[in-house]
Amino acid sequence: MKIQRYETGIVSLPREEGPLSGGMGSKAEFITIKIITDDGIEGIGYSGFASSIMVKALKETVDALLEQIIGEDPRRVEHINTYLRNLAGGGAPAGLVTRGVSGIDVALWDIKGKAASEPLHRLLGGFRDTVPTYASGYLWRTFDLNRLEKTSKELVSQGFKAMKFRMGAEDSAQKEIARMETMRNSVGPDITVMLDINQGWDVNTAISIGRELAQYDLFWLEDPINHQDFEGLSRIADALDTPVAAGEYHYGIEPFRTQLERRSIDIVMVDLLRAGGITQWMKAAHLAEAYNLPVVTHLATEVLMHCLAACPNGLYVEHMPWTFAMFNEEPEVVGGEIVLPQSPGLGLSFNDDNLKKYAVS
Ligand code: SMN
Ligand code: MG
Repeated sequence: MKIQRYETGIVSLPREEGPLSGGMGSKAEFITIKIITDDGIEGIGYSGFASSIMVKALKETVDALLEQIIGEDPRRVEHINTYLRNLAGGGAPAGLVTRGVSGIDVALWDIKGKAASEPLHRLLGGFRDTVPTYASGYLWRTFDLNRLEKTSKELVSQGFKAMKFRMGAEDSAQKEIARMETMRNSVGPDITVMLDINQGWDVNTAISIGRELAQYDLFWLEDPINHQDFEGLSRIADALDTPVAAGEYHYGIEPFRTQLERRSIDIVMVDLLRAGGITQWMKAAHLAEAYNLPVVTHLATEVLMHCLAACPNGLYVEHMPWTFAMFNEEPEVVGGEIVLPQSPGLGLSFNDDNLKKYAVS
């Protein structure tokens, strides 16, 4: 089997919550990737979750990388992943190159699954067929207390058993804690609540506010400080009863080694496009298992649900809807768990109408 050709495009999908920090405008932009083999199997994937100003450069990167693997056997995913990262010059895994390689890696795994007539979660390990999920794309830092209350109640009525909200932008500890109080009062005692700071605090703030939050039964405190401050994270994790989650900002798998060796965190979060695709995501997850720690996913719900379902230490899949309009299928949530598809590969197909409707030329 050989890679014969590829198709890529840019889509700009609307996001109802409006502009967010970190170069995230009011749209979510992605590079769609289709890889076609000489025996007619098509694998799909996407790259993205980069700042919107980088999207055109990301497409150029993806195209240049795909050009290098025409004629290769797509089932040699490990070989192609390593080859492409090396081609990009010293310094990878990092930046657009890794995001590009990661999207390609997903499409190759889709082909591998289809060629083997196996759903990806089975091919990757097959630990279980449903995975716990939490609603993530709805409770933003920019929301006031009224909107937090209204939206979190809506998520409960939709059937979510767990959800994540954000803080880290208030000008006093009292205002930060009021957000947590609002969340707990509005969802009641039985809903699991996670909190993301996106690196917005320092060590002392994280410890002092973190101690106050424990009384509201917080399930995890995510990225309280800069992701590269491994010692700072260790101090926070030691001081708090609430588990500390981090890892989404790391490129490649090596930083996870440092993070785990130094016991910086309690819950290991791995991003698909920064880690290096499914190939590298699974390695980080297995590394966490060796340290007796749970792994959780970051973004890319419809891809990473397969990876998490393959891992005995998989804890939660992040339910983030930004990508769903690209596909005909949407992750099915029943009783707070995602039910994995049983069709070969990712179990996904591109929604061609939407790709046309939201295309960027
Ligand atoms: C996050 C990161 C990137 C885009 C949206 C949200 C956040 C998360 O850190 O963990 O969901
Ligand atoms: Mg996060």
